[in-house]
Amino acid sequence: MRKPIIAGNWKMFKKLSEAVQFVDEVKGQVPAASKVDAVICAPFLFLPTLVEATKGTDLKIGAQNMHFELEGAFTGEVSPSQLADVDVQYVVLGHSERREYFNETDEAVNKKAHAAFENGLTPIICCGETLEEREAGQTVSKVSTQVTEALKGLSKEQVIQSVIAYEPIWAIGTGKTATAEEANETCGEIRSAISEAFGADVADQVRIQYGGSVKPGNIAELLSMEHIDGALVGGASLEPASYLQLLEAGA
Ligand code: G2H
Repeated sequence: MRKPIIAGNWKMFKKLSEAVQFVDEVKGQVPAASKVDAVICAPFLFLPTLVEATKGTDLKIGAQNMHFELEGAFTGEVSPSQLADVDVQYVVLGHSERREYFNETDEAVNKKAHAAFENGLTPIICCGETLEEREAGQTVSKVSTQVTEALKGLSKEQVIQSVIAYEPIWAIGTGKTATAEEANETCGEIRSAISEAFGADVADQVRIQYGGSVKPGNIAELLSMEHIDGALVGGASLEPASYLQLLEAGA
């Protein structure tokens, strides 16, 4: 009942020409949007070109961040209305790399989530615990707080449309994946936190992705779990063949 969503997070990789080559290669082979939502979240600089290159296809384009203000004196930032203006559809919010290196807080993620909906963008809201927090038994409280703070004040309908990405920090780019059971357990806890805050009817419909060293070899098992509805994929989304395999697993 929850359609899988597979999103590539290219982070700060590729040149524009390589990005265009990638989408030209994959766009005709993307499984139907009725089966899986296929997204690529690319650097800002590539977005208008990639949106143009994928028009009329089932490949959708997202940003990896944005400011929450619509405009203003914020040197170096990009606004939600600017993303919407070039027909970007998704935006990743609160990725652990942004939380760690750019001081993105739960409060900022919440403002950005509101701004995303006000501008017709679908937020992919990230959460995840460090290894230290996991070992101290704080995983559930950490991710539940991140998610409920991020969603605070949104309508039920907006929460249903949001995508949550659970990415244990210790599994990001390290080659270490949480086991499917570990990932599913935490995604289930996130669903419970959403249920408590917004109701079971809402929680049942929200899509929760797993992220952290997802690759063609482990995605099927992850997606077979009850609470995992997709994946946010870094490294393995950079090559067309690998990205297409990930989409096929979701379709
Ligand atoms: C986690 C993930 C994508 P990777 O950051 O968001 O990256 O798949 O390379 O671990």
